[in-house]
Amino acid sequence: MPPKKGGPGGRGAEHELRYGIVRTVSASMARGLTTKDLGAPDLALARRQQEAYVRTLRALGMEVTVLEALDALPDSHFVEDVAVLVRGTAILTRPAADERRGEVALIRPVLETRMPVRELGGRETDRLDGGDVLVSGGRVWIGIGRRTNRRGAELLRQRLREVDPSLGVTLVPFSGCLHLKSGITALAPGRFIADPALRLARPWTGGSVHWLPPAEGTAADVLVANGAILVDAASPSARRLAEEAGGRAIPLDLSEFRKMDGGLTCLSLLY
Ligand code: CIR
Repeated sequence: MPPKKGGPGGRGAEHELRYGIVRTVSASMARGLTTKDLGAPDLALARRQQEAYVRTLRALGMEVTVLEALDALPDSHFVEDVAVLVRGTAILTRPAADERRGEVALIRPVLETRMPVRELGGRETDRLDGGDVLVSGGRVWIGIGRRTNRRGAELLRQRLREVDPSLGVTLVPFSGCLHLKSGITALAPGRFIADPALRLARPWTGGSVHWLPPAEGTAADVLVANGAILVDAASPSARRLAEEAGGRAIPLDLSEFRKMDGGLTCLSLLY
């Protein structure tokens, strides 16, 4: 079991990631939520794609724990949505989709053996999905969109201030994508990759934004880890942008997760 203490920072920060938590793809994944019309996912192929993802994280030096599948919860392998890890602390979320609420209680004991765990607080109607939280270079952007609402975002800002008052936190109203990180992630601090489908209520203030061609827009969810940038193998542009940002681009097949609105960051909690 890894030590109780987590490293500083969060995903997208420049510190070394040492641990990963992944949950085996649910046997009922085809019954999960989706906005896409790409057909039913192939469970066996999804599990192979997830195995390649885990192998990649391990090759990058992380000790990865693969939790048992929760077959009654079809989206439970998208572990990113149930907790926000920052500065060695976990903040449990309150996912917007009622179908996904049961996932939080099942990740809690896993996180409690590893780091301090905090509640989001607030009311039942205050909602937050981890996929709406982008951490990079000591800053945090919290998307307010289809899933996370304003109260949920404000509660997370309060919790983050308690964890580290020096973290800069920006609330980002947006539309056009399911989660903020479906639409924009950081290739490096101050350098972002985005889906042109993303509609921001205000111009992005964190640095330069590199827009993907529309046909490759869903590849905006890249995962930066230990000097490498994991990118969707279906997007040559994401690969090129990752290389231009100075990272070693590692393409991974994600076809089955894409059918269910999933991407690279959704599949793990890293610290
Ligand atoms: C959902 O709709 O909640 C899942 N089918 C996909 C969640 C993807 N998670 C993420 O982007 N962080």
